[in-house]
Amino acid sequence: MKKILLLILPFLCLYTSVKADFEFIGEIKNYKVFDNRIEFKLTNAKFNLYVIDKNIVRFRFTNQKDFSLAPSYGIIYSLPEKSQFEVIEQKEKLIVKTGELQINISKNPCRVSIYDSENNLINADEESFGVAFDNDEVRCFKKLFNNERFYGLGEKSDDLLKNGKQYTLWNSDFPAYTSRNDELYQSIPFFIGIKNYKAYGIYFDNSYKSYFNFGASNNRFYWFGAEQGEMDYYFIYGPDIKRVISDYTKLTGRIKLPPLWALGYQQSRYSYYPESTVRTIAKSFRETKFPCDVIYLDIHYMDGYRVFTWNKERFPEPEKLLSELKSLGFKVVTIIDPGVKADTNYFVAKEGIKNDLFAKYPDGTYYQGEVWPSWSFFPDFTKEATRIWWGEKLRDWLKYGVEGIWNDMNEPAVWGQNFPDIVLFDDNGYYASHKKIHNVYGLSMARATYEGLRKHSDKRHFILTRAGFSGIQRYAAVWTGDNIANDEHLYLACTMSINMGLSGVPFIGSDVGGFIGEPSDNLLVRWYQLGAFTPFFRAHSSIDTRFREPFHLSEFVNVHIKNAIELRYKLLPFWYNEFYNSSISGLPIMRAMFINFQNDENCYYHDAQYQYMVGENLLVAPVLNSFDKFKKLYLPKGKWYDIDENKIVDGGNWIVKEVPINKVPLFLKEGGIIPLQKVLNYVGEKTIDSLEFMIFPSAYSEYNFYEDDGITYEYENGKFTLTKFSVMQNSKSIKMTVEKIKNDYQSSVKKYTLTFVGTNSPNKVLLNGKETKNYSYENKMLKIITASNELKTLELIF
Ligand code: MIG
Repeated sequence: MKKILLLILPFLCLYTSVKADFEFIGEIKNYKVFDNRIEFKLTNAKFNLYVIDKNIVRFRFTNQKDFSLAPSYGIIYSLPEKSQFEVIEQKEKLIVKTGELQINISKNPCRVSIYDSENNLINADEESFGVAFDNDEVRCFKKLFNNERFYGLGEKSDDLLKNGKQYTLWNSDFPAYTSRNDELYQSIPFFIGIKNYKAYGIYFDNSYKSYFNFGASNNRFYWFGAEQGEMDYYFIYGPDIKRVISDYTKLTGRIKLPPLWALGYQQSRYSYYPESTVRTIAKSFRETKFPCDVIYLDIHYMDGYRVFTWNKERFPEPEKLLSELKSLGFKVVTIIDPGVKADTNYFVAKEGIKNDLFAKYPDGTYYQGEVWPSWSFFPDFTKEATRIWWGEKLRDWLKYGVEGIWNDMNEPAVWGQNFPDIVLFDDNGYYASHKKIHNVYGLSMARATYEGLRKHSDKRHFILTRAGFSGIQRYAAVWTGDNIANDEHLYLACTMSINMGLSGVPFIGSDVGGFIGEPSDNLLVRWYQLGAFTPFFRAHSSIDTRFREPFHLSEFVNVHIKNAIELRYKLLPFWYNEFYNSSISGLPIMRAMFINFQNDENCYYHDAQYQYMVGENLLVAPVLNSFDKFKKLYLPKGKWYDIDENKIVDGGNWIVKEVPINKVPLFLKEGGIIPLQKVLNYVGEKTIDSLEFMIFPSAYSEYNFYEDDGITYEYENGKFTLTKFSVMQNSKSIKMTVEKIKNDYQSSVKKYTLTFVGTNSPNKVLLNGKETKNYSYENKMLKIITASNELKTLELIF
């Protein structure tokens, strides 16, 4: 036997080397320059290079006859018709200059290398491989530099650093995933490469199952590719990480401002029913004064899991219930799954069939998959008519008083089985199989939901989704799915949320407490403390867990949880401001340390992923397990105000802080300003007539404070107010100026308390140029109360 093998082996090898599976693109045969692009004909492919901006270039390859005409799911930015670039032809290569980048394209073989304006090589195709095809499969091989770091890919449950690993993007319903599992609910084919502290990003605009290999088991290249579709990627140069993320979201979209109440604490459980339970929960929150804004209705409110119906026994009078809840200040979010029960007497199924809105097999029959309602049709959200129809269903649904929509099972999940690849979707008129649509099904459902609610209501509504793709941030908040009530998942809740932010999805959070299993008291407290400092703050737990609403817990747990929630409400103006900032910059709200401190090596260390920045100036270092009594954390260079201990510390070091169960280390960076309000039981309970600003002066800093109604989309018509605080400090004085740079919303705030931290007692205080004695200096804090509309300048003289 061995002998025979030895004999055939050389032939086998010969055979594989002759019939190599991968085909490379070959050489440039000819090219033509257009206003915004260059079109190349290559031996084995077509290649279009689009200059989108000085620092953004799109590379698009296909081995098919032509490029696809179907619109992108991720990209919403329209290509400029004319762009600035220069093409220089040399013997061996073409040089494209964008004003900021120089792209060299060698002719034979066709390979791309990209240089910055100082002629540093930023990114290059692997010389031998470059772009390759293996039948339908597409790949791009890039040179791997040994000092390059990779980040991104959205919802991944491992460390932030992605080097040395391979990932698959395929939306998957994966309850009780661990840090070693790869395919989760969201697919975000965007990553950032950082070399010598300079960053670029690559967005691979392909919705098929895709792969990213950052030098796993080889030291020569990294690669990304997909099972089918085009090798179509956008290269975005920074070198600032912030610019990379901001430009990535210029292409794929940014968050809209959510209703202000959606930043409050949200309470969920699988499931609250019947209606008497919902009432009791709501009343208990108010009686026990745990602030809460939202109650969720999970699948049991429906009639046999039929979407857009109520179970008549459990919820006989939904309008009445919801209006009672409303008067208690609660907003109700209902779950809506995509599967429509295949019951021909059910109105949603009937309408869908009548108007041909469900996904079909190639023989024209409707696909049925098994999920909650048993056999179900799947609305084809890639079809415009379906999206419009779904929007109308939501319009009718809102009439019950529902304020938010929660999309679950939209991977799409069919009891953990495989949705058949052969099923067809409209693909906006271009028709595609499930292979292409799978990863964008959740995105398309979220789009239908967002557009429907937007069209039929002037109010902002809250939308939450489990599945998504690049661009999901345009439509919905995301939570990290079915996690577990254990220490590992508390770490994950932090790192996964940071990772989503790095990947363009700022409105993110985890099931506080852990969905599956029972958290210990300590774990629960620590989870609330993290949750209060994540953009989306919701507790949720599975059907077989004990009731875990804060007032059901022991007093030991209670106090700390209440503190965490109250702190969230005090900081609501601060959070809202960060949401506003993110809506215009696309930057994450909860940020990896290295985003803000790009040149600080410490911020890339493994342990630095267990702390983060909220916006520019607030450092949060939560305890991420149930047992630690100390937290090791890193303070970047500069001065920091330790909020809890009311003292100034010098950064540039890793420090260890004692963290009894009531503590979350919080540090304000010098120059930082934080607006605070009083605690509310829910948003809208009382008019906010006063605010406090905590100010830690530096040589110079600015803070723009945003206000609007928090309810409607009027801010898009300019109905908002921006107040600019500028603070300057020198050895003798601190000077602050306050000006309205936009003033088209009438704020209810009448009074400001200005709290200066880290300053001595002043000799003199001048308010709008006039000396005042109306201030206090206690506990190393200077406090001045002023009428908000009178404040123009403030001078502290030492
Ligand atoms: O098959 O609706 O991730 O949050 O409570 C489980 C019931 C379906 C999964 C979601 C979870 C939700 C649950 N759902």
